[in-house]
Amino acid sequence: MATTDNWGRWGAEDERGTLNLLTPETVLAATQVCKTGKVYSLAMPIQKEGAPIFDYRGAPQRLSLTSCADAGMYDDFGAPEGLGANEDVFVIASHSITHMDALSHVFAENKMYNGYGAETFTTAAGAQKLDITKTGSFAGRGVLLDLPRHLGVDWLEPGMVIGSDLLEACRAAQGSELRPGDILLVRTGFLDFYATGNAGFEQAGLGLDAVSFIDDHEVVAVGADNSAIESIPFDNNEFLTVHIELLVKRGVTLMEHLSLSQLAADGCHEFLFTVGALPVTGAAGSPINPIAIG
Ligand code: UVW
Repeated sequence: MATTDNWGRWGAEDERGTLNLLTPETVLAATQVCKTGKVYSLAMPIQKEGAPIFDYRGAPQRLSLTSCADAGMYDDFGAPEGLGANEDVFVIASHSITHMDALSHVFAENKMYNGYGAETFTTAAGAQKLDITKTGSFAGRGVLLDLPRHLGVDWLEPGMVIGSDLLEACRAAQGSELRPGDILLVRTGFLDFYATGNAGFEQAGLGLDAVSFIDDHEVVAVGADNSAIESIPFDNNEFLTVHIELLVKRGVTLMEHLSLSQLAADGCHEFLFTVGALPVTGAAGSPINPIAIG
């Protein structure tokens, strides 16, 4: 595997990758793009039904920890009859619903971003390097490329491999400027297709050719409404091939299962984007609730 310039670019100890390009100045500049002040949550609902998942990840679960059924539970606190508290326990795979990949999510040739060894992620402790707390929270200027709208369809054909030409044509047609340090969100329409109940295994997504678009525009993070950013089946039938290029070689943070339909419906292609991972020590990813402000 050929490494890229980004290994070592921010030092041998770096664990944040391209997020290093986001500075207080770029965040302040991003706040200037807001025009309507409308706040969009880009997260899917977290529930047992209706979420596209790979079987091994299982469905998210909300379990009741306490409720009014637990009569007497608060007696020790002196709680009178009719007073109590409802609480939950969440059981959720880090990479099931709307989520962010830590840079430790994928390894190739036994190496993760910046040359950290795959063995630094252990079963007992998780990520010793590049965990999701290193990705943490970030904000910047977000740009949505609405590919179904550009092509005049409801969603892209399942399995379609998106290349740089299509991204560039969509960008130009929208009149969207991409600036160095931007966060790129790509809408394929997959979640709308999924909602019809007809989606199968195949999904439209980025192919290897799209990586040059991300390089050329110096994009720091990529989000999409599909399950893996990249197409399924993977481009050239190579497992996680775009993850290897973006996450492993370049340290570009990835976010999947973003709910982009409302932004698209409003024609909101430029916005302030903010997101924070759950600060789970050792985690390879996290559920997220990304926010766009138009
Ligand atoms: C895969 O690993 C296939 O996808 P994600 O990065 O969304 O977890």
